[in-house]
Order: sequence, then C-alpha cells, then structure tokens
Amino acid sequence: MHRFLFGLVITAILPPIEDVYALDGVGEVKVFDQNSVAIENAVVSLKPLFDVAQVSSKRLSFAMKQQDALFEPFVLPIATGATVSFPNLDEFRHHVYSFSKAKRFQLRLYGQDETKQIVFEKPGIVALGCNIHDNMLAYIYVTDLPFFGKTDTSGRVEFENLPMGRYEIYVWHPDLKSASDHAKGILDVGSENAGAMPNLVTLEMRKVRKRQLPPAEDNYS
Ligand SMILES: [Cu+2]
Repeated sequence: MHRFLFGLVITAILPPIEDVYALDGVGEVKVFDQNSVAIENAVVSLKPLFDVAQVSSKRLSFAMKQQDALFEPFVLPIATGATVSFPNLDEFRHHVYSFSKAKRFQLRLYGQDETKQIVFEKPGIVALGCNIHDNMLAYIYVTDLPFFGKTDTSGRVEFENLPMGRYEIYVWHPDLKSASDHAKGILDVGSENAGAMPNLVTLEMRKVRKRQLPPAEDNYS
C-alpha cells in the first residue's frame, strides 16, 4: 500500500516531457548527386555538437515488410538497439538473411502474417536478401546518432522537435561511390534563418544504382 502511494507521488511531481526540453527546432536537408539529381532513400543523421545526453525519446520499434516478393522499405534507418519486425504479408515463404558485419542472421518465415523480430545491437549497414527471391534487396542503417531520417523522392528530409544548437550532417546511401565518415555540412537549429533554407548536400554516387528488381513471375511460390 505504501509503495503504491509513493509511486503516485513520483508520477505527480514529474513534469511532462515537453516541459523539460525545448524541442522546438526544425531543420531541412536536401540531398543531390553529382548531376544535381535529387536522391531518394538517403539516410541523413544529425550529430549534435553539444550535450544531448538528456534526449531519450528514441523510437525503438520498426518494421521491414515482405510483400509481393519485395522488401518495403528499401532503406530503413533505425537507432542502435532498436527492434525490427519482419512481417511476411505474402502467401508464400521468404527466407530473409544478412551476412553483414553489423548483424548476421537468418529468418525462415512461414505463411502469411507471420512476424519475426530481430534486435540490432551494433551500428552499421545491414544488407538484406532472400534465399528464395533473388530480386529482393533492402538495407537497414543502424545508427548511434540521436536524430536521423530518410530523404523522399525530392531528396528532402525534414527534422522537427530538434533541440536548439549546431549539428554535423552525415549522409549514407547504398549507391555512395565511397563510404566516408566525414560530415557533409552543419545544420544550425535556432539561428535567425533556421528553417528558412535547407542545407544542400551533394553525394558522389555510382552510375549503376542498387535497387530491387521486380519479382519474376515464377517467384510467387
Ligand atoms: Cu523472399
């Protein structure tokens, strides 16, 4: 009884999360290739150049679907330690695997709507394939950085609820000509012109792009 009351008191004196941190900032990044073509599916991560140990609203649950003999999404950025579910929405089997250093695993999926889960404990790039469907290809990008997103078809990613301050911008894409650990720019959240101008990032990309090919007719089995 006493413990129960104590718990109630603690809950009551904790302010709501939005009052603790001023998460008011917005930022926009646009990614292009060397020919000024907008790049979709680029993972943009922000590394705060200030102490954000207090930011803890990380999303820890994601999904990588298998549907019509394709992975969806093609690129999935997640936080280190997050869980990804692999729902099979097809009426046939998939056998999902990764040989990537960041996470090696195999998943045998049987039947429709069966879902398996994998925890990604290490940062890095995890390339996914399927033993049954050669066309299937997707990437899970596991990052330690607290803020990340993925560009849309116009090469754009918008961040909301960012703590005020300066951030290094890191960008990854499966078709990068060479992987680099260097920051691609600085995002200034909270300055006078914050939100007014997107930060532009240009990537050197391979000519032949990695993508999921449409499944072959006889793949539906
Ligand atoms: Cu498959």
